[in-house]
Amino acid sequence: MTRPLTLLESRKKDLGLDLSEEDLRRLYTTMVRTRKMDDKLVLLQRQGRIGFYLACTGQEATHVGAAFALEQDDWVFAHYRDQGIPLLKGIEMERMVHQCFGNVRDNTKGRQMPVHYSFKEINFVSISSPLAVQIIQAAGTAYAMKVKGRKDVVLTSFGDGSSSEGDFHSGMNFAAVRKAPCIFLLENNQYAISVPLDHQTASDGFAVKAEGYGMPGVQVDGNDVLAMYQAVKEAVDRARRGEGPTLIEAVSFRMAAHSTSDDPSRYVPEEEYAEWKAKDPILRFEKYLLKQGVIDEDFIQSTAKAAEGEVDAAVKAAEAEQWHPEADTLFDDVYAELPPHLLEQRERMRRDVEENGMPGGHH
Ligand SMILES: Cc1ncc(C[n+]2csc(CCOP(=O)(O)OP(=O)(O)O)c2C)c(N)n1
Repeated sequence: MTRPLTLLESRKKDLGLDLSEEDLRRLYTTMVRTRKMDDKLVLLQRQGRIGFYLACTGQEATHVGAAFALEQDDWVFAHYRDQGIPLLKGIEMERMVHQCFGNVRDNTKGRQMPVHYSFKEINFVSISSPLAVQIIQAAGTAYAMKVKGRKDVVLTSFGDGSSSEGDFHSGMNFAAVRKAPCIFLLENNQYAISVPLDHQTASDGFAVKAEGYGMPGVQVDGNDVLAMYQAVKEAVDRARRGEGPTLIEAVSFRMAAHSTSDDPSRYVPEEEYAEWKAKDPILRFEKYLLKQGVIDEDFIQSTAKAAEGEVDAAVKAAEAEQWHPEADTLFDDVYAELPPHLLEQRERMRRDVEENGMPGGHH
């Protein structure tokens, strides 16, 4: 296997990237905010304050670096392990926490699982629970952008396990044939729940699969935020020039459990975890920025403190809200005018709520 693209420990002082010092600090800060939010929400789940959570710990550089290469209007069809993308694109953390609580201020009205965000204003399309369906949605949207003559590109991300789904083949093939402006970001975090890579694919990594579809495939150090930015920026520029899709394989590691319903100590060897912990993407970038004089110890401390304060305030705001959206909201958002059978069901539900305190008949 060729070595994945890495920049952070390169000896070159000037990496030739079009990023200002402010950009570099923003990348760092977003990664720290993402980590702090994850840590807190896992704890909340353990305390029974939210029902479920999926942390992206260890993979912050992969998606934050990738998203930084996008314009604000570009489309994102993300994996469920990409919390840093909405944060980077300016979504308030508080809104993400409301979603995890499924409270009245959750913009998905408690209808989605926690972490399955959806933010229309940044073209961040709802995360799906069935694996890989975002890949075909993204390929179709990218083709639509091309047909409409728009300059927007589409980024879709998914795990190594998701590449075993038929939708991976359909989406990659369709986008390549139609030269759709789509960036396929495969987040290789070594495991699909407990299934390791050698049970997932017999090929030498995932980037090589691009060749069979007729698109470039690049393998990148997913724990190197600058390498991620550079690789995705090249793919975005290529897509915007009308030259079609690219597959980017980010090599990283899931430092968290798969979800709060999982115990990775049962299948991840301790040495493997330790090896990757030493390559923690936030610490690596921090070291680089310190060396470059872009940040100092004070900045590191104040960033951590501010992120913790932001998470605490968001949780406090979420817990102060009424927990469940009103039952009536079940009937919103599909029809402009409710058809008769739904009007009847709503009446019946209202009666149930009045008589029994909850919808769903007689308990
Ligand atoms: C079609 C489908 N099959 C199975 C599942 C159950 N499932 C949820 S997550 C997961 C593992 C996914 O692994 P990967 O794509 O590598 O992403 P990761 O969780 O490692 O980020 C599985 C099998 C599902 N959600 N959808």
